[in-house]
Amino acid sequence: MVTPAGHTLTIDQDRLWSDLTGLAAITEPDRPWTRRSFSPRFLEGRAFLTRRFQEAGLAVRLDAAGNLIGRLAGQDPQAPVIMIGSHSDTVPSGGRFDGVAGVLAGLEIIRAAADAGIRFNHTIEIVDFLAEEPSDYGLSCVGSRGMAGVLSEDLLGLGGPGGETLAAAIDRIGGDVSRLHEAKRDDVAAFLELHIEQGPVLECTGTDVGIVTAIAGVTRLEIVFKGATGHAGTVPMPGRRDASVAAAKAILAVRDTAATMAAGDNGYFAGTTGVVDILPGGANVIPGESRIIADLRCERRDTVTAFLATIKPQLERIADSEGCELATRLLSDNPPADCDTDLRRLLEAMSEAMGISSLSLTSGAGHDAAFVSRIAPAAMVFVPCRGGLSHCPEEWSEPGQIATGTDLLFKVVQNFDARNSRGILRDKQIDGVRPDDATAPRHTG
Ligand code: HGY
Ligand code: MN
Ligand code: MN
Repeated sequence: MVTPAGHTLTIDQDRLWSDLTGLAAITEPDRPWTRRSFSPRFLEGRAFLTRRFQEAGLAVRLDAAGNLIGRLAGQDPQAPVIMIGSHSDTVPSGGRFDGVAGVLAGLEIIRAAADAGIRFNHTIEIVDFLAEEPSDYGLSCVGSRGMAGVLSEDLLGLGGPGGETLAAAIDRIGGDVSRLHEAKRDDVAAFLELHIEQGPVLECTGTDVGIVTAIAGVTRLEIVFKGATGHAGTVPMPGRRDASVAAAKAILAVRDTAATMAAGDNGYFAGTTGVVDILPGGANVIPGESRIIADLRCERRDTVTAFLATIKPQLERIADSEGCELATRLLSDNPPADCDTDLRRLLEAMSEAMGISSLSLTSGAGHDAAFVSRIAPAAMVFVPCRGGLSHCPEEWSEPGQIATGTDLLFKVVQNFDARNSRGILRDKQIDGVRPDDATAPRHTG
């Protein structure tokens, strides 16, 4: 098939799109494109993926961190793993492509290789990482943290709905935190993640794919104010200790401080308050407690450090002015992650060999690749999404756009596999990659 951009595909666009549509149909009926991690709907989505993985000849397992892994053994039992993956959970009323495009792109590569009679030297693994989105336990990237060996006891003890801990939730969906150490990997030669850009750059510049240079650091700060609940009608205005007013002032302080950081010479920075809980939540009750979560993104670690040092005294002044107590807690605090330069170079070379346009860009969104990059060389390829919209029902990417990105990954996997069959992670030949090497599929079976 030839895409609208004129690229002749070696993967099956219709088969890939059919899976994207099939998985998208598994959603909370009243909130399109919603499969919250750990929920029954999420588990339905996993059952769908398990069937598709097995139909493609993959050996399927759940690792101890709750990651769904499809494995195709390579011809060389000594060679390390080439891993391709992303996530199938969503934000509430989120996107139908965020995460799933990367998981299904990996599956399509497996099937396209089989169709072409290609047998890889490396073992190939396709991964659906558990809970990449901020879960109801307050943590994101749960499975990829587990694979990176950084899912600490503190994090496992985070509480969620009905008082269930994150550890119990992982066990409930098939992981096994008593064996969590087994989820940590040291046998991955390369990790590749395809993802929609979730921003406007590729669409605005008319570029086929984005090659990610670095993934923004993500820090989430929980801010709790405790005042005094009371009758909305009988308590006089002076002297109220209204926690909702403190929260309102704090939301503005987060926005203004982040805007100042973003405008300075600090690299990419963003601050958002997406969670606002006002308790007890009665229209005629003065809120005695409020909880907000500030989501901070940084390209440079020192900027988020400066933000936290700046916002803390502001929050204390707000608490004093509203007669509230203040408590803050870092729910997560992860530094920016660089993508692997050799893999980026290979992505650039294969894009050129395919005749598709590419540009390099930083990811303001967090991704599982940020954690996997702690245990293996990792790279990401972005495909355009309409209007740069994401984390909303309007999220959309064209079949040809996703297929082009998938085809690029297919070429990269073939090239990397051919040049690194003994797990030589830094094969110098990658620098001198010859396009003809990349496009000619190898028939070894
Ligand atoms: O929040 C993020 O950046 C990602 O979409 N989970
Ligand atoms: Mn997301
Ligand atoms: Mn995502």
